[in-house]
Amino acid sequence: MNSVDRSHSRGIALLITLLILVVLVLLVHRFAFSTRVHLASASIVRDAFQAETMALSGVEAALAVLDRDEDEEVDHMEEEWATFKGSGSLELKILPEEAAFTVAIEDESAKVNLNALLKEDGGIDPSVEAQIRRLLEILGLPTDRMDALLDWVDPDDDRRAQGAESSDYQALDPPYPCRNGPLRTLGELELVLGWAELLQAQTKDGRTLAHFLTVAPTDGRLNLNTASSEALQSLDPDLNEALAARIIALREEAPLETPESLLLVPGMTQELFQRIQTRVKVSGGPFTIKSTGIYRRARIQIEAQYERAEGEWIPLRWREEG
Ligand SMILES: [Ca+2]
Ligand SMILES: [Ca+2]
Repeated sequence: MNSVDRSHSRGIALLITLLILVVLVLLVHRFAFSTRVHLASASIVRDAFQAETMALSGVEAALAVLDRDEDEEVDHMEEEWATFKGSGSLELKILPEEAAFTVAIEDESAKVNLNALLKEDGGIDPSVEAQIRRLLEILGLPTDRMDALLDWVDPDDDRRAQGAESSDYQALDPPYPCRNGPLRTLGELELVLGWAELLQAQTKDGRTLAHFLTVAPTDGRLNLNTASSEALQSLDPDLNEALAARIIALREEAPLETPESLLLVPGMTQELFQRIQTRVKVSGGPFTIKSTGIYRRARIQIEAQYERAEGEWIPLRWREEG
């Protein structure tokens, strides 16, 4: 073999070695990249799992707090359940490895029950209809969508003047049937003609209509010790903002022990009390636990509703989002 041949084959060997190196480098790079992708997705799954564990801990902690409520006859805003916030605050900066849960417990009897509209015979209860109209007015919202709500829950298919029944909803894209029965969730209100817009609207202090409404199986009576000023005012045209403020001032001094305690409120007349006494009470329930679990950047929200029954807490509803 002459020197030209030798250097030629050395050149080929060098080229092959280089090619192998390039392939190896590419392989290693690709492997490292896919490993990084797998590690990253594994950490997202791990963070979500940890956040869910925290949210579940929040529900358990809230149930323990509710369980410590000794007075079932009176439920008010100074009780532990009403002030319980959980292990952390969403406003606090969450440290990289910090896990936390924030909890709020809401009394559904503090809200106006939409399903109280339906009487047992399928008719509409005019006092509840008037109450919901008043609530909308107090919140500065239009009342012209009431007909659509009444048509949504009433069993028949006769359209009211400003209402909507199955034929109207079937004409939508996509079509869906009218419920013609009680609402199953508050979110279902979005399906009722014109109500999605009402649900988006905010009050002066940034609250939405959903804050004042419930479809939980309450008995329809408002808890005087937890209801908002707006919910109290919705009870009767004569129960104005000033009177609602005096009810709240009285219950802040000491929780109301019976509906009759209302008669101690300056400005509360016998006539007004008689009109509203069967629609108010001083105990609460069901209670909704809103728990948010946080781990690193992952957040999982659980909404769980419980009813108190002879010292036990019976689950009614469970919703998880993340
Ligand atoms: Ca209590
Ligand atoms: Ca109907």
